[in-house]
Amino acid sequence: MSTLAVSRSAVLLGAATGLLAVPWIGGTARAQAITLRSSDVHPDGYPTIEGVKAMGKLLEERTSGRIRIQVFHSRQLGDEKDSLEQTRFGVIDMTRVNTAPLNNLVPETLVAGLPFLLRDTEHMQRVMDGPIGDDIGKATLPHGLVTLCYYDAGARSFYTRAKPARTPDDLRGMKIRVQQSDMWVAMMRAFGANATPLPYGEVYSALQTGVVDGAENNSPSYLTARHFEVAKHYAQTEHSLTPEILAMSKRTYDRLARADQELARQCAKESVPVMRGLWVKMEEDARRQVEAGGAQIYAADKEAYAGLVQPVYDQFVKDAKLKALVERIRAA
Ligand code: GTR
Repeated sequence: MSTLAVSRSAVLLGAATGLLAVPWIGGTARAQAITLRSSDVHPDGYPTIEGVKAMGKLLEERTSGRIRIQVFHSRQLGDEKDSLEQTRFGVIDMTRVNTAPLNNLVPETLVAGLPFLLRDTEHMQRVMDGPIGDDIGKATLPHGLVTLCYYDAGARSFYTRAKPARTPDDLRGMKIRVQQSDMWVAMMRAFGANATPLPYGEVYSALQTGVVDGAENNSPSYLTARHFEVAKHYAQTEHSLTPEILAMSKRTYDRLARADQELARQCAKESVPVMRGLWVKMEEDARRQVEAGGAQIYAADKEAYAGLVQPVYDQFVKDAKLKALVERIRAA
């Protein structure tokens, strides 16, 4: 239970017993002291974790310690789909996830992951930091999630056990782990592969035991989840630049004072450049480290992959709302 929830029950208890209207924390009365619990699948030190910590530091400074964030890393609060559910229902206050596990619930989020739509990091940042990102973010609200900001996740590429997936011909028929999103399943089908949706925490052993032939991710995840140990061929297909999203439970958000809501948004926004600075460095380091660990990095035929993706757009970008978003992204 979050401290916010504890505080609330103290208030409710106080109201019920008529004894006390201010929560007692650590023996002293501190009105509305709040610790927000935030979830992440990555290990401590990963740029997304440090981003949320930076947000917490700013919040703490600007509220003289009244609002803090406690980041639970390494899936301590569950894999992304679970933590999203718990955040929607206010059991967890915040979660940092990829946009992919939101796709089935909030279709607007899938446009951010569409293959070869976001062209490069600069384009991705322009799109997600501006009105398009705002509109995608607003779409999470009816589902109990307040989108605070987006973080970088680089480009995702295929890594495989037996041989590199430099071309769609190499990839054909392989079983590839994807995130739990129907759009991602369709993307693999379009590339000629068979998708196996799995939570992040299960990918290492699926690769190790041969349940899947490969997976796809950015190089920092390839390194920190140690997937490079069990799937050594990394082909730079860069088929999607699907970004990360930091969301707060609407239930938590609604309990914050108006000024605190604004402050939380502002501090999240200011954490983005911190995260991005760390990300750039980590991408460089990751490449070196996986190669030192025995993985091989290959160039890939991106054009051949890009030529296969139309069925994904046909299936998922049907309604006018999503079509408009895709057009705006193309034009950005
Ligand atoms: C990482 C991303 C995680 C998660 C993971 C995955 O790049 O940061 O949020 O989406 O990929 O593939 O499950």
